[in-house]
Amino acid sequence: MTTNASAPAPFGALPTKGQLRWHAREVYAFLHFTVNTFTDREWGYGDEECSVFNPTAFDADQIVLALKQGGMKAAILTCKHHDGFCLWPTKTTDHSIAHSTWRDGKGDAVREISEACRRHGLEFGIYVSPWDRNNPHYGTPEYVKIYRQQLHELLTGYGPICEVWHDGANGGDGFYGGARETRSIDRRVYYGWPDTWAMVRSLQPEAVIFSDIGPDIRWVGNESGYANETCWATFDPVGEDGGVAAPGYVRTSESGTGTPNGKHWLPAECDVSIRPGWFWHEKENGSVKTPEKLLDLYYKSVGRGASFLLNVPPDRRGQVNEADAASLAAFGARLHSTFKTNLATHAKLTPSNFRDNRAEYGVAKLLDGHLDTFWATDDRVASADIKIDSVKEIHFNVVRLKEHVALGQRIQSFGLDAWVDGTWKQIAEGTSVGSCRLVRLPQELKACTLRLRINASPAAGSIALAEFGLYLEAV
Ligand code: FUL
Repeated sequence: MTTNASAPAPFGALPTKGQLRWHAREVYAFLHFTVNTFTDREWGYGDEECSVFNPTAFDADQIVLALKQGGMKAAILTCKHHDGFCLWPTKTTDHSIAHSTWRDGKGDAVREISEACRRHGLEFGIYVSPWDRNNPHYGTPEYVKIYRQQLHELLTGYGPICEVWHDGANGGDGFYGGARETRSIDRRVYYGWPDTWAMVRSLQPEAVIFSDIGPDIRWVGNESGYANETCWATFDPVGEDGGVAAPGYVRTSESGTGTPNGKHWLPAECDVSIRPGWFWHEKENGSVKTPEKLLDLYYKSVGRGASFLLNVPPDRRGQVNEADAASLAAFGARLHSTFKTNLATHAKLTPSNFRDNRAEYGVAKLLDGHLDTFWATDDRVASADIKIDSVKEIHFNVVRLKEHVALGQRIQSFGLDAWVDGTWKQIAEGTSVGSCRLVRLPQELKACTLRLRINASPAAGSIALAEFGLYLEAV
């Protein structure tokens, strides 16, 4: 029998290569920075003078290095927020950095941040608000062309882009070139998203596209930084009226859990700010989330198969504020020290079943640190367990499972038992797994004998688990 003939069949919706790369990214940053930083607002009206944008000591390296300390793998910059001010010298409007006094109008914040990201090994992504409260053409077909042109400039002028972020705040009141009125658009059709996304694909095929409904990454449905306890990478979005969904027009009550065994691979991204607001406000310097809170959100986002998009807004100097940098650094250090050593590596693993009894699908693959190798069961074996025996007691308080999602998401539930006083005692349990599932135990545990129980969807026909790990989070 050849290797291929023996591999488990793919199950259900599958991730693209770009989505697999995105899953591996796990934690990355948002940078909310624009005129609002200087006007102390969250949503600029669009009538701000360009001259208000004037960071006193802009330092892209300081910003990116602070993110790197926090373990961030990428940064997504608000190149244009709802107020319409462009942080790069766009040809599409005068409402940009080129008309500010910063660097005598010669500056380009998108260039400086993207280059600093590359210097320090982070990927770079762009947020470009579809809603534009400055542009006189907003609401007409002319504006949609302008929006695409803006994306075109960003997608062609700044090297590789890892993610393109479209928010769902669409239409409302604004300056609109002096009209000062309310403009509403039909969120389902106005932007012509399929054409815009086709352009993104052709210019940056490696980028993933985020919106309420993807097409690659979905919004999790809250701005608090967590996914639901059960969270599927598959999601079949439904419009507010039960019909076709669009960005800003989706039943978000279903976004946190996704659709079990749904038709589309559309994993969730959990966005949240390190501060109460998305932009920097002096009065919030004392309300920066603690490293403990950030860790809690990491477990509730990445640990539920989603990603953690943490906003760290630069201040009026154009730097990450000291309080935010300190919290990020402590969070990054905790993550690194917790996950650097898999304490199960030296244990002996004995599975109730492994595919064709071939080492290629054996349990050693669970401990090799590679997502493309995996333990698999025979067809029609959707429930199995693995006994874990260690000569030395394993001292741990975190459990990690990763499915081999290149072949789909299959696991519906799992449990971990410890052999205590002559009997099995359940110490952890969970539902969906997907790209990553983390369980934090309420207390540290020491055990020589454990048992992992897995139940996949019977329709999936087999189990394909890539990694199993036990860790000790120093508290
Ligand atoms: C929302 C915006 O309205 C907020 O200002 C922020 O940018 C958040 C990430 O997305 O749609």
